[in-house]
Amino acid sequence: MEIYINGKFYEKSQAKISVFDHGLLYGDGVFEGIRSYNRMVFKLKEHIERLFESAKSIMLEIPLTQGEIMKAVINTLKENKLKDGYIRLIVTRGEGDLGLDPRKCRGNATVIIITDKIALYPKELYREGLKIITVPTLRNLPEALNPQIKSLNYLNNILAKIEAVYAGFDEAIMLDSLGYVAECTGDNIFIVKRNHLYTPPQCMGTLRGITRDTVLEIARKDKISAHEHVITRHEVYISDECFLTGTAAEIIPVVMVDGRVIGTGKPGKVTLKLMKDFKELTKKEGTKY
Ligand code: PXG
Repeated sequence: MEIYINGKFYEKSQAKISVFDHGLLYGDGVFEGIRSYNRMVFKLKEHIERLFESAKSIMLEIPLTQGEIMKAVINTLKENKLKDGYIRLIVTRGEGDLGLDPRKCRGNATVIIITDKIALYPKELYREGLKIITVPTLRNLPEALNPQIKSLNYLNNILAKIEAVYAGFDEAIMLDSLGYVAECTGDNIFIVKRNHLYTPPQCMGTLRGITRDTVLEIARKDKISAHEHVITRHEVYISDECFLTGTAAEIIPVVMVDGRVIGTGKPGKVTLKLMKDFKELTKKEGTKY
């Protein structure tokens, strides 16, 4: 496995960065998780744009242009001869000293690209649906650390994941500080009620997921009316259908939330239609390599 670090490729065992890197010391950096299907990178431009927006927000200067980063992603996939891959693109503040001050890292930003085979969720989960719970850990307050910034500091999500796993579940719904549904630990959430699609708006402390945007785009094409709207737990419990979206999970149905059966207890027809259309889109759209 060849890993890209600042313009050079290293074998996995040789791919190393400094212990003084502020990405390690403070989670000071940004990242993206991207996927390629059949030698096409899905929504590459959108991911790179989000990476640059995250970086701008934390005043991290990426030492490459958007075009150069896209090329580096493609070259890393080619170098690893990956047809279907999962790409982890990371930009850290770089090497500094033991103080928080990012000025000490000036000019040292580290760009890392790891490409690997995608570890898919078991197929039966897509047929049968996930059972999930809400957890006590709230999603970060947008006023404190905006979830729009896809930073290397993922402890908020990891704490929620720990709570879900401890209770015997794979994924968790995280609420905002007012108790409204924000998102899951690594996925966005949607519900369907009377053929209308709902997902929380960004201002609820929800990452603007690229898969989420793609689902909204597909819904528009399919004439399914979609709304970015505040969602309560009650509305999730009484929904007809529920599903999660993310680059790794794609679209995955949810059939139970906090012990309440969702709809019929099986993946619903709107969910199945969106899953089918999403799959088709990944087959025909993307940056070729
Ligand atoms: N919300 C959060 C908090 C995320 O981290 C998504 C939603 C979905 O966004 P996209 O753009 O992928 O549709 C994410 C991204 C993992 C893992 O290992 C998942 C993400 C990031 C890093 C790791 O499950 N999801």
